[in-house]
Amino acid sequence: MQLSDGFPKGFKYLPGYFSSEEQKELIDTLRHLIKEAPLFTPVMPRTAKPFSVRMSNLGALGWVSDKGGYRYQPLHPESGQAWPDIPEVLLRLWNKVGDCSAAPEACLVNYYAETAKMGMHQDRDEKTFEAPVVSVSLGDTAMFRLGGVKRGGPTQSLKLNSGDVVVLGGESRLCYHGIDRILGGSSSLLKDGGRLNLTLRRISPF
Ligand code: MD3
Ligand code: FE
Repeated sequence: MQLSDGFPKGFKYLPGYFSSEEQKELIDTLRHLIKEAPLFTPVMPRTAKPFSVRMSNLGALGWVSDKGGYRYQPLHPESGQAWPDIPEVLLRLWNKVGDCSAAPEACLVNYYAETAKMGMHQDRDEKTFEAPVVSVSLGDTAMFRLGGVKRGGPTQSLKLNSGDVVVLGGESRLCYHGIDRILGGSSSLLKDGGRLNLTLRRISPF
């Protein structure tokens, strides 16, 4: 079944939140931060199958996946260095749209080449679900799929364009979701194409 409207409670879609000028500044900032904390290729627990999405993190904690499992950790898995700080512009975004009294502890940076995708999953590795996840899309448009809190129920699709912000709070926080595909060539923001997605997260209860 395909729903065309009606989002879960706590789901906020803010299309075009960042202007193209702001997007360029954000990409400039991220380019420097990704030099400090290079993108790595996570692998699935047990099978070690590589993700098609490459990742890095900002903040006190970063999400990683390797043969041992999924977890948040304070150090980059390859360099052994602490993750860079979350830039002010993203802390400001969280304060404006997150409706949360506690600061974010992690910003997962996902890079999708044109052929990358992310299967349907829930975000459940955090120790609190009280805080929302705040997502920023930059670069090529993604076909995003949002389901319900149970696997296999009805889903709806939404295009996430460069500059869009999505807030996943309340009942939407534990909804299944994934990225079906990237629309290659839809944006010229990233020199080599593809898409960056940033997700601001709170890990610890507050
Ligand atoms: C809905 N990222 O990093 S962002 C992820 O575009 C992830 O890279 C996707 O799923 C991406 O875990 C989707 C939008 C998003 C993020 C978290 C959610 C949607 C969500 C948590 C619950 C429900
Ligand atoms: Fe997710």
